[in-house]
Amino acid sequence: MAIRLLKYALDRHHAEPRFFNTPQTPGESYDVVIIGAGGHGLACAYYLAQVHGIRRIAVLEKGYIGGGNTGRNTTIVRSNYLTPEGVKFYQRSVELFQTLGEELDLNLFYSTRGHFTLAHSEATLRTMRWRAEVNKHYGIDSELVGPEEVLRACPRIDLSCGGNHPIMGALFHAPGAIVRHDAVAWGYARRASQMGVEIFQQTAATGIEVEHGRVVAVQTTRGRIATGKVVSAVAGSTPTLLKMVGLPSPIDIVPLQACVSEPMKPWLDPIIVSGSLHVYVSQTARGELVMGAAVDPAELHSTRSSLDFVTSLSDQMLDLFPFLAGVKIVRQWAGMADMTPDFAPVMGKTSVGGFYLDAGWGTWGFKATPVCGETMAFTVAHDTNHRLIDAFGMSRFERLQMLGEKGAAAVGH
Ligand code: PYC
Repeated sequence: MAIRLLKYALDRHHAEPRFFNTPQTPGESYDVVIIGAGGHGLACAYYLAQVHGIRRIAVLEKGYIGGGNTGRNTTIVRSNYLTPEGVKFYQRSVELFQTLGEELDLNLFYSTRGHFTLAHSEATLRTMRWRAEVNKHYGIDSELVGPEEVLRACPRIDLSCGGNHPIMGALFHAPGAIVRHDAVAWGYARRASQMGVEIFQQTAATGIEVEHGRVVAVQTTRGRIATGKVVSAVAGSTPTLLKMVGLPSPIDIVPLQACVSEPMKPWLDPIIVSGSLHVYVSQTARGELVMGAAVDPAELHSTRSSLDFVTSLSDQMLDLFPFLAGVKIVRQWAGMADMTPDFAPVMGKTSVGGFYLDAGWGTWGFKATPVCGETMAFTVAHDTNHRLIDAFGMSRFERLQMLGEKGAAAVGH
């Protein structure tokens, strides 16, 4: 058996079941080069091919598909944002997510759970009331509820939080959901590839050539690719790509850590978030608790996770759910979050012709995957910002027109 396995591993010609075709080497030119084969880059490729008929596309990935923040987040989908721009944008994302499994012909385990953001103070309740009113104005199912409704949906919660931070109410968002993150990336990759998109893993962009203010080529670890359109869809490396085209970066990079517990019998149906306690948790179909906390306090370009993170997260979790004492944490990791000054993304056209940006996703990028794909594809195909991303342009920082989305962050900062 061991010899057979070894022979199979060493055989360069074995018939490997392929999820999608990967050409051996990139071609000399493409209509569009997308840098980053996470959910955003792949979704952009898919909608470019599917909706706009643009299929000569190369997607470059320095690591592996979905190995960046797509595979490192806690899979929460919601649209209960604070600014009208954010609410409309994420609402479209939720709509797209709801039928995405059928569209991509892949079970994404999309599971609508209801999403509670807990309030432990009058001040937080006030922000939530504000958020609920903005949400309702735009037709989003979002309301302020009392502690008894939190308890009804989650009977194992300790409403007093160990007597330390009693729960005074919550923002409840019924459409809040979780979805298999890697399946989203792989589903987009497979459908894009079936339409002719070429995806190159282990292929890093090392430079972007700009002539007379326009992009003309991308240099990669596997050669030069001529193109008139480049999409930057990377998290953690956006400042590096901006530097390649000579643009300033409004982004700081901070690690966001997460972990999962050993599997347990189902006990937690909704998604529970407490920005004040720095904790959010959901339970997967496999029974694991997926948990996260605040971002790390300083800029750091690293995906390592720390003991400090699990100990402080466990402290907060035990305030909310004391019966979890003794449950084991089995994996932990970090992603790199691109933070903008106003906690809203930076998207669309830039002052460099043919260079398009999909960045600044901070701690909420995964939930935007489908809408980013749809709006970026439109923007690239028409060289005009899609109306849903018009407010997210980089020039807002020069005009000091911040969007102020911090109040809707589920994560402490
Ligand atoms: O914005 O919903 C969110 C979120 C949850 C975990 C990280 N971000």
